[in-house]
Amino acid sequence: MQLIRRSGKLLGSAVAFANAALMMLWMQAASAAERNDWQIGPVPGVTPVRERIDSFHHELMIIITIITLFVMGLLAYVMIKFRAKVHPVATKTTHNTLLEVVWTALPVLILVAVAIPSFKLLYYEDRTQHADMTLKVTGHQWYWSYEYPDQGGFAFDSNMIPEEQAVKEHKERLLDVDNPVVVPVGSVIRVLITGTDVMHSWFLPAAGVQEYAVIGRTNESWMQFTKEGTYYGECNQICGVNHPFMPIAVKVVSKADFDSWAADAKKKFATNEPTGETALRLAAAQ
Ligand SMILES: [Cu+2]
Repeated sequence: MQLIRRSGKLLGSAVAFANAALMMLWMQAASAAERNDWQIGPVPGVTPVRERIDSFHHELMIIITIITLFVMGLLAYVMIKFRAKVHPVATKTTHNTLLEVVWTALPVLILVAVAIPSFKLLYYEDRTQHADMTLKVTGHQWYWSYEYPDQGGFAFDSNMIPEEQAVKEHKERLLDVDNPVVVPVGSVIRVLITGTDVMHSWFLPAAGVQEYAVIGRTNESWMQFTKEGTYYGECNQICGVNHPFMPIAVKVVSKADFDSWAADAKKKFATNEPTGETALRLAAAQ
């Protein structure tokens, strides 16, 4: 009995230690300003959605650790207690109603406990009620195009810059683009995502957004950046031969910088025809 109590205590401290270690690894990754060599966690988050994703991840990590250590403990217990040397005649027990009910009901309860915050988070990141502006994203083989319906409806394509140019200009290889998305810090941005050919997926880890770009369908998400900077993402739905070469670059700037960029962009991209909903909206306004 004492052995069991002692091993229980040991198990408890092992759980606490494993959790603390995992948390520290995650925090270390999350506090780093950029991507680092040997980084384990994802890039740091800069939106409320990503913050909630991170804390949900921490909760799951604790639950997973406890379950894993519990199962390992049970295994170790039966392996030691019922080993052939001290237990030469195997028991013929086949059923135990109470145990069977418990090991069916308990996992169900755990799944329900995980599903509640999971669905809450899904609905939270699904859409926003009060958007300050809209960014429309369209996936193509193999680049992204963006439209700004609230800033006059200009539109532009965003292509990856060639590798040699990126190296020469000290830009991010395979991540920097000719025309990055520019958005203001602090504003609530509704993101509408669609596609023109095959399925793509607009994935921006720092914002916690990962949304399919599907032809004939408009998916929605939202972002509210808390920090200025440049954030990178990639298409993460296998979409053809150049799938790894359609990166996403988002520049988050101050409201004033955004306004002056939008004024310039409106002139620069004036010859680009807006499409889809933006075109309809502009036609209706005239
Ligand atoms: Cu793609």
